[in-house]
Amino acid sequence: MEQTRAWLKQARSVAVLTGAGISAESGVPTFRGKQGLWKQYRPEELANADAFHRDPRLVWEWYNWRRSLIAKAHPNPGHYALADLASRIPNFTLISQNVDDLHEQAGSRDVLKVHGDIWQLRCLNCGRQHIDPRPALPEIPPHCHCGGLLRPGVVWFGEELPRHIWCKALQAARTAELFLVIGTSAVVYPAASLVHIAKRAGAHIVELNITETVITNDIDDFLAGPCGEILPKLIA
Ligand code: BV8
Ligand code: ZN
Repeated sequence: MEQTRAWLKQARSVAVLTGAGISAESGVPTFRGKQGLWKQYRPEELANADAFHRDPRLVWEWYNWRRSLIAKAHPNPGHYALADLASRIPNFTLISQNVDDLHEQAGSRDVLKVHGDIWQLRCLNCGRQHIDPRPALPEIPPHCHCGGLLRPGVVWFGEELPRHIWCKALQAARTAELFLVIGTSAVVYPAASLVHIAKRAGAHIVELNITETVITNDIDDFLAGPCGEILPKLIA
């Protein structure tokens, strides 16, 4: 903790990659955690375009369930600590794999949402996209004014990450002196590759998690514990 605090004091450019673990203490289930996922499906079986084309209602039921949960969730001290940290570091970039808006609610700005946004809908027919903040959509699957089917504005498995956002995330990983990897199992690519890119570019890598992960051996410091407790202490 002390070493990471010392790095934070003198770092001019910091990049942070967060995953579902930072929203866990807000009551948003993680993907690969122990608590059962919705019904008997695994995320990889639902978060993909084929599942959606096969059964849009089933996939929308899953997203409606998650929207309702996220709508009830509030940012936790971990989200607020990162928003606070951003105001003290000259070059600070927050990259998140999460599709919830808890970082934004806690005051983080310009969050690079590499896997999209659960509140966004996109029309398969005319491509129009808009934010619909209603926790659960009344009619599923929802349709666009043009009659087209609407899908969640998230990145599914097998889909490309938003190019513009991904380029900015790469740039941040390449120029960071300090790279914090927080609450992610680091198994999803290409997001997880940001850690290796930052390391190759010479960044000091700190991982914050309640358990070790597949990248723990490759990083410099491991802070064990829940984000909601560790992050406020780190920036105090
Ligand atoms: C692409 C959005 C190609 C939707 C998501 C084989 C090998 C390697 C890669 C692949 C492969 N087969 C396929 C691939 C590629 C695939 C992939 O990586 N698969 C993995 C599963 C093997 N990737 C893709 O398909 C990507 N696209 O490659 O396209 C392409 C390229 C060019 C052109 C065209 C096509 C797209 C990936 C994005 C998928 N979308 N989500 C939605 O949310 O519904 S991924 C999903 O997993 C979420 O976004 C989530 O954020 C992400 C990562 O999960 P985590 O955030 O890490 O959450 P997890 O539950 O896993 O872990 C939580 C962690 O928190 C744990 O470590 C836990 O210990 C910790 N924790 C818990 N509580 C706390 C805590 N830590 C601290 N405090 C706590 N309190
Ligand atoms: Zn449309």
